[in-house]
This record gives sequence, C-alpha cells and structure tokens, in this order.
Amino acid sequence: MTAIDYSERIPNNVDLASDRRLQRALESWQPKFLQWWQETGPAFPVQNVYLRTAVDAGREGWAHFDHVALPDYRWGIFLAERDPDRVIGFGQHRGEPAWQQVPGEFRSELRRLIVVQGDTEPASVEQQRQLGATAPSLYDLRNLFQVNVEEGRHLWAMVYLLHAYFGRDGRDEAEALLMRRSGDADQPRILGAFNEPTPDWLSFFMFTYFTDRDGKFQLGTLRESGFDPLARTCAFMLREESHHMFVGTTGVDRVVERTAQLMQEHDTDDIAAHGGVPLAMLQRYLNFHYSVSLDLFGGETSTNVAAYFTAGLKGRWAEDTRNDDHVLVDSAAEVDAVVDGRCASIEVPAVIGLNHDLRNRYIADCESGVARWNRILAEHGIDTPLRIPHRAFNRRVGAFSASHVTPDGEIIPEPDWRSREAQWLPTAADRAHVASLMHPVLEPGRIAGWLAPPKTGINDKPFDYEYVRLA
Ligand code: BYC
Repeated sequence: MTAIDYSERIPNNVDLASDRRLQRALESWQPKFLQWWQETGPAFPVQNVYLRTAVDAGREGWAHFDHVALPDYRWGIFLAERDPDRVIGFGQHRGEPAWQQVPGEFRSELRRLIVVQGDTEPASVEQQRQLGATAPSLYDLRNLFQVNVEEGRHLWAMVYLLHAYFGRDGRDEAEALLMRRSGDADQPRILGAFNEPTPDWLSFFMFTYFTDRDGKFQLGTLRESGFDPLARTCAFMLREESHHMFVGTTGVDRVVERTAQLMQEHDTDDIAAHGGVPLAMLQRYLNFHYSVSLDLFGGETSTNVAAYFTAGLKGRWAEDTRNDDHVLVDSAAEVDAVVDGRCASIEVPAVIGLNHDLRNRYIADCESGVARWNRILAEHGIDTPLRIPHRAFNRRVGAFSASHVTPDGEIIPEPDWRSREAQWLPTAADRAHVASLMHPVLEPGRIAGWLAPPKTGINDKPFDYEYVRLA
C-alpha cells in the first residue's frame, strides 16, 4: 500500500489507525511540532503558497500541487513500499532478511543515526527562517517554503521511527529534536554546518547545493540500511530531496549567469557597483559552503562508521553496484591524511575508511555542479573559472582539522593562512555587499537584479505565475 490517507489527523501510509498507542503518542507530539514551526519556521507572513504535497509513495504522480496556507500543510508519515523479499545487502548480516524491528544489540547506534539525521531537518528550517523577507522573486519565495515544509516532513519521518520503534527513549529524543536550536550557545544542533547562519539568498543557494547534497548522500547510505523502516523512509525522502538540490543548482546557475552578464555589459570584473555578485565573492561563498559540508561526513577514519557498516545499519552509496564482498573484513582502502606535513593518503582497513569513501562520491558530484557553472561563464566568454577548493581546505573535522591548508592543498603556518583568509573565505565586506542586494521583489514575473530568472517555472506554470499570495 503506497497511497496516503489524508482523512487522518496525521496523514500516513503506515496504517497508523491500527496502532492506537502510537497514534496517540504522535498526536501528542503534533501540537509541539506546530508550536516549533510557529516559533522557528518561516517568519515572513503570507496567505498561501503553491506547494506540492505527497499523495502517493509510489512512483507515478506522487505529488499534488495547490495553494496552501503554510500552517495547514499536511505533514505526515510516508514510507516507500515494502519489498517482502528484501535482504540485508552488506555487513555481518548480509543475506539475512531485512529487520522489521530494531535489533536489540544495535539499538543505541541505530537511534543515534536516526537522531543525527532528524536533527538536521528542523535545523535547516531554523537557519532559513528570515529569508522570506528578502526573496528575489515570488518563484524563489515559493521554493524556499517548499524546501522548508519538506524539511519539516523529514523531521516527521525520523520522529515516526523514534516513536514507533524506540519506546520511552525514542519519545524523549523526539522531544529533544524540538528543543535544540540552530546556532544556540546552550542547545545547538548536533552537526557543525547546521549551526551556521543562512543570512542571505546566496548562502541559501550554496546551502541547498552543497549541504542538501550531503543529505542526498547520507540518505543514500541509510536507504541501504538493514533496518527496513529506516530504508523505506529514506527512499521516499530522497525523492523529495532532489527538488531541494535543484533549487541549489539552478539558484547558483542563475547568480553565475547574472554575474557573467554584468561583467560583459560593463566590461569589468568589479560588478559590485552594478548590483551584482563579483566572481571572486562567489568563489569565497563556494569555498565556505563546500568546506563546512565536507565536515559533515565525519572523520576520514571512524570506528563509528565501521560499526554501522558491519552491523548492517548504514551502507555505502550505491552498495549493490560495488564489486566486492560487501563485508570488507579483509579489505584495505586509501584515505586522506597528513603525512610529513603534506596532504597525502594512507592505507587503512576499508571499514574504518567509509566516511572517506562517501565523501569521495560527494566530491565527484559537487565537481559536476562547478563544471556546469563554468560552462555558463564560458558561454559569456569568461575564462576565469570557479573552482572546488582542495578537500583539506578550512576543515574543522577529521584528518586536516589541525592543519592550515590553502585552497590548492598546501599546508602553511597558521599566521600565513590567517593573513590570506580574506582571499579565500567570505569577509565582513562580502557579507555586507550581499546583504545590500537583498531587497524583496514580490510582484509576479519580476526578479531582483543580482540573479537571472529561472528557465522554467514550477509544475509547468510560467515564471510570472502568482506562486505566493502575500498576506
Ligand atoms: N559536526 O567518528 P566520526 C541532511 C562527531 S544532511 C559536529 O569521525 P562518524 C540535510 C560525531 O557525531 C545529512 N560533530 O564521525 C541537509 C562523533 O561524535 P560521537 C545528515 C561531528 O560518527 C540539508 C565524533 O564527532 N545525516 O540530511 O563516523 C538540509 C567523531 O566522529 C561532525 C547524517 O549525517 C560535525 N560535522 O560520522 C536538511 C546521517 N562530524 O558519536 C537536511 C547520520 C562528526 O563520538 N549521521 N561529528 O559523540 C552519521 O552517519 C554520522 O553521525 C556522521 C558522522 C556522518 C555525521
């Protein structure tokens, strides 16, 4: 059964009505979620928004589009269809039937993974709370709200698992997910990048390109999980996630396009005075968001990830395409390391190097975005390309966290690094310039001057469609 029941207070396709205890527990969490949404969700008041809502967890026609008042969005619990023959694809339990209940010996590791995943979802909503007030177009405002409501739904996805499978401590963790706050000194969100502010739309596009893409890869590994309810929920989340990355990819496309146009039009790199984002500034934003997102993959060597993999809780990206034994007991792998004061690599048992493996897949994906932006620049005759900095640059987690590394991958003394930091990472002046461009443009069909309009609208609607009805 993949169809979603919208007659219930909590829309779901998990037959919630048949488990009164669970239903009551989630119904008592629901008003707390709505209160959290009021307090930390989008602050910009609007009447309603042209949003997609999931109507079926199957493949075809899974979403319905309509104007919806944000607090009336139907957050619910949607799992991809169950394959009754599914077996665990990796680790020491490879080949055994996928678990429908939490295996007792891995309970705390599994809960930890679900809590960390769940914590990122409300964090991103909190980070983006103020953006509505400076939206560059109604189309962009609509996309922001779409991303926000779906991140809220992804929180529901993890909270369902905590309530349904982890008893009392699962319920406590579900409460705690509503208590932590992005950037809060006392109760911060768990992972670094989710405590960084998203103060402007350039940051939002970079975040949805680089940080949501970590979501794609992490969800991809949890979709492989031997714990079937987690695998199924992540499979469906990934479908929603692709729009979030589309927002990032095309958002940066459009900034690059406008930057290139202004450079051509005024025959100068210095387009700040002409209301654009100079290329060097774009590069610094890219450097920042890429490096903090690399940190989200954890250390290059990690006994946590080895334990997750061996237990069958967290697989590798595209596990079934890997040409090995999927157990990795006797395998070795190269991972990044500092060797003799240089960025190099060392050989380690493959299972403890799996964060590096996933990060590598992620890096290759990021490179495709940069290639795409450089094609836009080249079409405008601009031959100073954007670049992905070296993976060791500006890292706070893992092998390079104690080193000071240039975007070219050279380890240099800290004072030298500090003296050049302003060339590499957004400066206060960059942030002030970007902030100065953030004026709301809220008439249908109009767009701010610092980015190009999108090539197509949402769900075949034109760009000048009234995607958001203002309050
Ligand atoms: N910040 O063994 P290590 C998304 C902690 S994004 C702070 O090297 P491990 C989304 C780590 O927890 C996807 N702390 O790392 C995107 C550990 O602490 P404990 C989110 C960090 O455990 C946009 C210690 O350092 N999902 O969905 O192998 C919008 C040693 O770490 C950080 C997941 O991440 C950090 N950056 O891997 C909305 C999937 N990195 O245990 C949503 C679930 C590490 O010693 N999480 N630490 O207290 C995981 O798989 C793993 O927890 C991690 C870390 C990959 C995050």
